[in-house]
Amino acid sequence: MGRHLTSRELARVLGVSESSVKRWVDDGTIRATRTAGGHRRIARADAIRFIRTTRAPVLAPELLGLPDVAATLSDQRSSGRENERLLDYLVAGSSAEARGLIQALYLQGENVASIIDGHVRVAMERIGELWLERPDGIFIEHRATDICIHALGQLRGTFPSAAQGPVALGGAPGGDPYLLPSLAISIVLAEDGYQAINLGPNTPFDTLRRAAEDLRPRLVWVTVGSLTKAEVLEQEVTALAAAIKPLGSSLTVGGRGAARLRHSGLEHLHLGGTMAELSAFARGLLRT
Ligand code: B12
Repeated sequence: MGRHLTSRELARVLGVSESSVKRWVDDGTIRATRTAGGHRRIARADAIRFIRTTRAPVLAPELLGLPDVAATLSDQRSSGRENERLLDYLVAGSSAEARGLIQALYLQGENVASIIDGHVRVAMERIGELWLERPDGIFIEHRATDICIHALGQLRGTFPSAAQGPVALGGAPGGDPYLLPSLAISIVLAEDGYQAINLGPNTPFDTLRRAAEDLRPRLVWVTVGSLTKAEVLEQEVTALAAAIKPLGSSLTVGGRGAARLRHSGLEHLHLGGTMAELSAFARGLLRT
């Protein structure tokens, strides 16, 4: 599908008349451009913004380029059950439904940070306990990670890239295999207006430093999933903080394994526990 919708298409998405859409465009409620012939054209991102702010129901998600939403549309409004639904889909390997649910949550107005803190993390925590209970637990865990990667990648595609935004880059340290946290951070920061460069798991601190020297980011993130020795982690983080300070970059460190740095007295870094905290910090930096 193209990146723009006609008034008629958006009317079908929303289940309203074409004249309503035209009226909303004309009074500025929906952003749109005009073709040479004077026809209204609504960018997909603007249609999604309108749906998110008005909490409008979505009747034809395929016209928005989100066919997977249809898989979960029937009961997407059953509030309070989404955590369990994501867990059910991940355990069953229902990839399209999991992707659709995450898209649906976003269309209903949830921001990326809250989808990850409140849905993905919660479901993955439960999945992390399955290996104790059932022989296929580890296979389910690997598959669930893959499904989440696809879902988050698709979510990333629903809002425009901030080509002019400040750069942020980061990853998980050498030896740390966790894919989801760094990917999640890059999408949260992209939503906040950063050009986010995810160097992914297993990225040595030295590589992060070199990337920072090259790209002079406003923000560097480190997500620590593995339980590295506290002294080693502290040393590496201190060295990175010192190296990027002259570049004008801020450092944020978080994740399960970062909790042990809390009392280290390290300066110039922000120790956060959630994507919501990360997002608040990153948005604060944009204002300074
Ligand atoms: C998937 C998974 C794996 C996969 C990873 C696949 C991959 N390539 O990504 C694999 C199979 C490789 C794996 C391996 C292991 N795992 Co594992 N794994 C998990 C699981 C189920 C999900 C992790 C995940 O991706 N979560 C989703 C992300 C988005 O959430 P999150 O990591 O919690 O991050 C949140 C916050 O921490 C925060 N955050 C994260 N980073 C940052 C950064 C900043 C700057 C900020 C502000 C915030 C922030 O925001 C996120 C969202 O809220 C967890 C379960 C759990 N309870 O976490 C176990 C878990 C972490 N694993 C565990 C274990 C034991 C292991 C192994 C030792 C198993 C083994 N015997 O081999 C190995 C160790 C690997 C290593 N080298 O460290 C244990 C750890 C126990 C402990 N003592 O901490 C857990 C908790 C499972 C359990 N309940 O027993 N694992």
